[in-house]
Amino acid sequence: TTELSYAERAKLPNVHPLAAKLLNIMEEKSSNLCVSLDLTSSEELLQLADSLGPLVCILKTHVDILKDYTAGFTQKLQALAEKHNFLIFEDRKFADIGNTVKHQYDGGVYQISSWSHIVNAHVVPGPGVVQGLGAIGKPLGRGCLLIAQMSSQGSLATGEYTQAALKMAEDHSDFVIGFICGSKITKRPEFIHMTPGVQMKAGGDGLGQQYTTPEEVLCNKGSDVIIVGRGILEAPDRRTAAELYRKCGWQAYTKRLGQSG
Ligand code: UP6
Repeated sequence: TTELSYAERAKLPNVHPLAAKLLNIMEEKSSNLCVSLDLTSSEELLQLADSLGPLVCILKTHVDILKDYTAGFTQKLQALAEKHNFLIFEDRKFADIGNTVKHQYDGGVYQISSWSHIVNAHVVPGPGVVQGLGAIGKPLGRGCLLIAQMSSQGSLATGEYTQAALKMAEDHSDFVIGFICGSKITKRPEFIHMTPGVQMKAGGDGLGQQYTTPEEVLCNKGSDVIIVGRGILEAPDRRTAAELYRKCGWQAYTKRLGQSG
């Protein structure tokens, strides 16, 4: 079977509009790189977003680790997302009953739904978590990723749990656009697979994180997007490192397409 390109998948009749937008960005920018800017200074994050913006399809945040968050930060980040044509993904990992996650998504200090195109959720609460988030996110055209697997050592998100995440996604495909996972979990091409725990060298961080290479993730495991944090943040030149991940990621993807033909 011939595998569909990102651009072809964007045109599928049942693809979520936000997934289509992402797939088109990936094709246009030749990038399947999501950079994870796990920084504690807003200014540093914004400067790096401006510098790496042209190289990435998604910029992932953990807004609650910023020591100096203001509403102005998210306004500036949105402007940079427009300028460089990337999506914002707040890695909030919602994991509560529907009514609570609704408030956590929409309200509080961060008002995540107002600025983040993509959020994610654990499936441990059952479908209510997706329904609660969807009540806020669907009218805004937002999308959600379900955490089907985790990169950390000893993760309990395996086997039947992963299959349950897939089922939940299929049941809520008007809001769920894909998965956080280590490898492709469904052949349905409208879902996007995103994989964290990526560095140029396999290994770990001493706190349970486990790393796989871009080539392995995209070519052999069949995922669509690599999520890279410290592989870029701890490099001597962050822009050069990001460009290397972009290039490696794109080469691995084109190799996979070639193999499928
Ligand atoms: N992340 C993982 N593994 C998961 C889910 N999410 O590492 O299963 C997130 C982390 C971090 C990023 O919260 O923001 O992806 C990985 O960062 P790193 O590349 O610096 O390890």
